[in-house]
Amino acid sequence: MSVSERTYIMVKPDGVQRGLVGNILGRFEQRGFKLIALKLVHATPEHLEQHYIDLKGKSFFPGLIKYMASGPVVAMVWEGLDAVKTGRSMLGATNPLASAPGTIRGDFALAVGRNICHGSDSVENAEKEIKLWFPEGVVQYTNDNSKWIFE
Ligand code: IDP
Ligand code: MG
Repeated sequence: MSVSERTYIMVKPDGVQRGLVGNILGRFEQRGFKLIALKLVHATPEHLEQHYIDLKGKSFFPGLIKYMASGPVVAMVWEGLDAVKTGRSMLGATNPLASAPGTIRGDFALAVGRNICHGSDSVENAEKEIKLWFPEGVVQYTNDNSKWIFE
C-alpha cells in the first residue's frame, strides 16, 4: 500500500449509455485519487478477451465480451493510497444485488451482466490492465493538493 498505488477503472458500455460517466469519475476525484490517464474507447472483442483472459471458459464469457464490445467504454487510471482495494470497495460487489447502497453498483445497477463498472482486483492485475489499455503510458504531473489529502 502506497500513495502512488495505481488502479485501472473502467465505465462499461451501459454506464456510458446511461450517462453515469461524470458521477463515477466524480467519486474518484472527490475521494482524493489522482487521475493519470483517461480515454473513451470502443474496444474490439479481441482486446476485451485479453482483458478478461482469466474468465475464458466461463459460461458467461461470450456474453460478457459481446456486452463489453457493444459500445464505448471510459478507460481510466487513478492513483492514490490503497487505490486497488479502495477502488473495489467503491465499486461494490460483482453482483449489484449484493452491493451496499453508497457503492457505484449498489446505487446504479441490478444485474451482474450489466454492472456498469470495472476495477482491478490486485496490484499485479492493475499493472497488466494499465499496460493493456494505455500502451502509450500514463500522464506525469504534480497535483498540488496532495498535502491536503495525505499526512
Ligand atoms: P468483477 O468485475 O467484480 O471483478 P469478475 O468475476 O472479474 O467480477 O467478472 C467480470 C465481469 O463479468 C463482471 O463484472 C460481470 O460483468 C461479468 N460476470 C461475472 N459473473 C457473471 C455471471 O454470473 N453472469 C453474467 N456476467 C457475469
Ligand atoms: Mg474482475
